[in-house]
Amino acid sequence: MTKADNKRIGIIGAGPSGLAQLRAFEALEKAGVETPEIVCFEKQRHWGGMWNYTWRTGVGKYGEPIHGSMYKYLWSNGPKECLEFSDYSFDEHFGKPISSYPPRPVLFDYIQGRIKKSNAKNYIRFNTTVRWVEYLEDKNQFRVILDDLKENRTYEEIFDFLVVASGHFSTPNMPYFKGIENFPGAVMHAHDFRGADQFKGQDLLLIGSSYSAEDIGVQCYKHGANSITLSYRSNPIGVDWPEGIEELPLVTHFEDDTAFFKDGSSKKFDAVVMCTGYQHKFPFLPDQYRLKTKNNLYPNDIYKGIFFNDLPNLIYLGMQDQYYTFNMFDAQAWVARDYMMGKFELPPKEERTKDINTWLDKYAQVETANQEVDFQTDYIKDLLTLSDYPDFNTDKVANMFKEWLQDKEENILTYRDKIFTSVVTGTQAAEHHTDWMDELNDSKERYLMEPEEEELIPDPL
Ligand code: FAD
Ligand code: NA7
Repeated sequence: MTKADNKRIGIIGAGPSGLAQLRAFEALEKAGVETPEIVCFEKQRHWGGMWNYTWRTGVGKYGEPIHGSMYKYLWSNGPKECLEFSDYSFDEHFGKPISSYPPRPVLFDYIQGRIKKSNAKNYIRFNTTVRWVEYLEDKNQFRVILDDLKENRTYEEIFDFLVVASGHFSTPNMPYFKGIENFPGAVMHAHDFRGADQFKGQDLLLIGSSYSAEDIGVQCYKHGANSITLSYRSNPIGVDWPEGIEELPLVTHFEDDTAFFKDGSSKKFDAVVMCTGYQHKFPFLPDQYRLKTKNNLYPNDIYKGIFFNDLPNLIYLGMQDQYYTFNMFDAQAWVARDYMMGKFELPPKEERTKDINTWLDKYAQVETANQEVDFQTDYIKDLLTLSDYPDFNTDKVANMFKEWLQDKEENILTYRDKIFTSVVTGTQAAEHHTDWMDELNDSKERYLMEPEEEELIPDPL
């Protein structure tokens, strides 16, 4: 396929997944291959998706639902060595070893570093929301309705392939608990949490027992909340919590500021944060083309975790629950690129369905977190056989994930002080100049200071 074929590719979202797609095409261009016309639509004014922090909640400047769920003082919740781009190392970006668990601004900087070296910006239309998509069956094309938010103008464009890279940690899953309507304090979803400051000295209830509950709980503990109570539906996180954090079974109901729990206990709270996960939501897609799934490691209906089985020119990136993140989006984007370039054809639908079912059967056998890591590692290995994305040692990465799980279990407050070795460069991470529990400042400037500059570092206390 060449530009002369007039093929057009539309990408929805300029987060890590959408940027991975742009980078994949750029790698071809650099190798002298002619690529199709690409337009990436991003409803925010800047790239980076979740990593582009916003103080806003609710709706944005132009009345669009706020995408961002990230918050202040967020530090990587897994080792950076497990997400490193295999074509752009941390060494290349920072020019020196850094620690294994950098804060959000540092990872954002890393994501931007790779993309700034390209001409990707030319392909992105910022402040543009994809409002609706129609599949034109007779032409095998997509009609995409767009809103230019700044100009308040609606227009349409036609594409041959459509890449959905709109993320799935943005639309809250917000359950109801009897009596919560009379709770006098703040009630919010993790999506609207913007940092621990407002909860200093408070007794905080977090409902949920996954990443958000764990991370927001530990952050609020670190930044001075009086007490943290985590309430689980299925399983507790189950680590050895420090005094001040406890886990209780699910809330049954509220009476004013008191929550009652399944084990018969009750407690007064100042605020409630629902850490109850997110919905895969594609309001711009017609019913039959929407990916309908819970947050899991192998959503149904997408072949190789990418191609919508009923309409493979509709491509989804990053829709899985995530141990692997940036490198998984890359591996997917490279495969998607080669399909769009006509480098390979997909097998017939029956074979694709069989392949999906084989993965689903395998996933049904998975019981432990370590097995989840192995499952996603096998998925990545499969992807890596399908394109020329630079290979990386997935077995070593899997081992790092398992160590990380173990470290968290051993001490949820200190696991971020551990260091790992890059599978891309072989570089061992540096120790951060300050223990994570004592580090209240997450700025890039402070993070990148050398230990000997310690006296220049403002005392966080
Ligand atoms: P997103 O980053 O969500 O980007 C999607 C983009 O699509 C956004 O820019 C959005 O504005 C745009 N978009 C959506 N709809 C439209 C539309 N209709 N029109 C135009 N544009 C649209 N991962 C890690 O590796 N480490 C971590 O420590 C980590 N912490 C996390 C903490 C939180 C609170 C959350 C929510 C996620 C965290 N993640 C973490 C996972 C994170 O989601 C991924 O790292 C990554 O951001 C996913 O990239 P994405 O491009 O698929 O989606
Ligand atoms: P997850 O990982 O999807 O977890 C959602 C959690 O919410 C999980 O513990 C669920 O419990 C719980 N949940 C969902 N519905 C309810 C109801 N109705 N009542 C009680 N508890 C409920 O989402 P997270 O926000 O933690 O993490 C998402 C990403 O953000 C992640 O990738 C991180 O990197 C950051 P269950 O176990 O299903 O019973």
